[in-house]
Amino acid sequence: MKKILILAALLSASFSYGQRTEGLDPLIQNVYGREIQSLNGYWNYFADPLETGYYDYRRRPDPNGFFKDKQVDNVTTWKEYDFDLSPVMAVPGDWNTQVYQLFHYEGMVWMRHKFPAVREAGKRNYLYFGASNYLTHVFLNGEHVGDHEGGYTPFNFDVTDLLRDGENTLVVAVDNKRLPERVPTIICDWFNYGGVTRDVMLVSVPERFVESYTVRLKPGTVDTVEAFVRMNRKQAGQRVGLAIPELKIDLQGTTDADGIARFEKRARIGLWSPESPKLYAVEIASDDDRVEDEIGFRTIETRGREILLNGKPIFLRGISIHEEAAFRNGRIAKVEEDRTLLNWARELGCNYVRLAHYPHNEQMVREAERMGLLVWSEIPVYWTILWEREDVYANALNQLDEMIERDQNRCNVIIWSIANETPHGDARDRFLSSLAAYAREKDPTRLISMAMERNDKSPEVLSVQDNMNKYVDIISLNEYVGWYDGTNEKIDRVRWEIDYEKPVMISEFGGGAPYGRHGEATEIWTEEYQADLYRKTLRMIEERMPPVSGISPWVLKDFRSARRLLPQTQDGFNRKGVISDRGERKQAFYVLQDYYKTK
Ligand code: GCB
Repeated sequence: MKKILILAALLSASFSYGQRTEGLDPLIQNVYGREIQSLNGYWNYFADPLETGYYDYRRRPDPNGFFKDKQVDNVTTWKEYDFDLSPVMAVPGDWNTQVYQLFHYEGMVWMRHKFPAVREAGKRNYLYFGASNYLTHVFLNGEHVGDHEGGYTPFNFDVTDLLRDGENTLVVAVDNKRLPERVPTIICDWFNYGGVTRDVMLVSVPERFVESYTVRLKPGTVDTVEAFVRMNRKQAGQRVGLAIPELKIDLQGTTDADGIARFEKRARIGLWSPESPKLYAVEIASDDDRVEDEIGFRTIETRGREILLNGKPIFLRGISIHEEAAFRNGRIAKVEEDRTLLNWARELGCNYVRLAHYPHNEQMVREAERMGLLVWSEIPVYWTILWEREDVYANALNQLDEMIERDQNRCNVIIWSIANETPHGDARDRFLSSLAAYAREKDPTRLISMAMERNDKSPEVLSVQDNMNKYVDIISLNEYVGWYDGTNEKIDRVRWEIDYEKPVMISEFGGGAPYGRHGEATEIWTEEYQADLYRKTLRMIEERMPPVSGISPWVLKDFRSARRLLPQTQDGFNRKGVISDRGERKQAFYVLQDYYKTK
């Protein structure tokens, strides 16, 4: 018996090796504002479905795995992989749309990139990944640097001691298997793009540097800037400066024992809004370091059933967006692809975008901020997560933390969403209410929401009734009357009762139609049906719902999803876009655009 227990312990130890987030250093705020060397480019790769390069034949982590990038020096050296002879793919980029044979591949892929570096005395070097889906093992010059779990948030490692003067070899093993215990879990309605999907860079900072900062309006005021600057060294007495020249702010401070300096100053501040997306140049400096950013100031709060931006009620004219490039339909790899989607949202008349169902790339949020688009940002706690498991919670919490950490200075982000369409139950409530509490404590300046499901009072009295109502600031719901629930005529028959004295938003509604499919408005899958669904739903919102503070119909653009199998209609795409995957506007686009002109 004892033997069996030991064996079980050994087995679980070996299986769990490296399957957790490990070796990470605190995220560097605003990496794009630092001294960086891009490591993007064409990386050698090969797929390893049996994880031969990671585990030995007893499934023990192999200390001489493929990360050693063993060089064959004579004809007697044994090895069964060779990065030099392997093809290349672009980083950032998903492997599914770059390599035809890997279109549906879900598993481990090894990638190697060689780059030159110069070690400088007095500098620290960090390896930064904007995101990599899903589990990433990172190795530099043959040594294990760390691992990261989660496909949509950034992570970085201090590699100063491993970096070499001259050529360096970076090897990553990325694994995008779907597993029940992952976040998101096995079933979801978007494409599981694998790979190093966002920018990779080497960040060079002084030994003592500005690790992170928060610059915002002091809660409860519109005329006071408050800032917290955190140095990497947790030491008192380090000098830090904060300057916002346009506001005539130029302050000096010193850190406390936690390495944090605090600032507060009154000023005549022009507030950021969709109509006037004013950003101020901000400079933060320590004795050895200096970082610049562009930061805006606004307030966001709720009052009864209203959402107030800068103290005034606002209707959020939104659209939901997946981070998938238009026209080529792969994971977004450049800022121009972010802009295409955001410009379409503006053309619709939006002042707000729901970035579903995971944190989008940092440039997407920054571009939205410059354009005056408010943002809902979400973690992929989607559908049926394993609520009972502590490691699953820890993973979701880490993704939430990384999302907030990265975008804490983006004033356009007004909502942190902690989940989408989750099944009711005690375990879920514990899981989600703890996430909500964490988000609130980490960031008391934004609203918390989650996309809830309908829970009707009767067949014709629709409602949302969810225990989580207590923990969120906004009651958001996804509703599909006319699509998954009856046909469009039902939309005209129902009314709504929502009993919570909180703002209500419709985070999704919609229906599918391939662009160019025409027919009667009663014929499903036609543009006419989709447009009719929009017309009727918008009328229902105006006439038969309690006041709604915003909507983000599903969805801006048709997107790939392995769940969407209907030949000649879906062909692997969710067709609920108001714009097709090739950029054609469907009739529903114009219905929504007309509605937004009235709001
Ligand atoms: C939903 C989900 C979204 C799906 C959509 C659909 O409720 O939140 O991820 O893609 O419905 O098209 O079914």
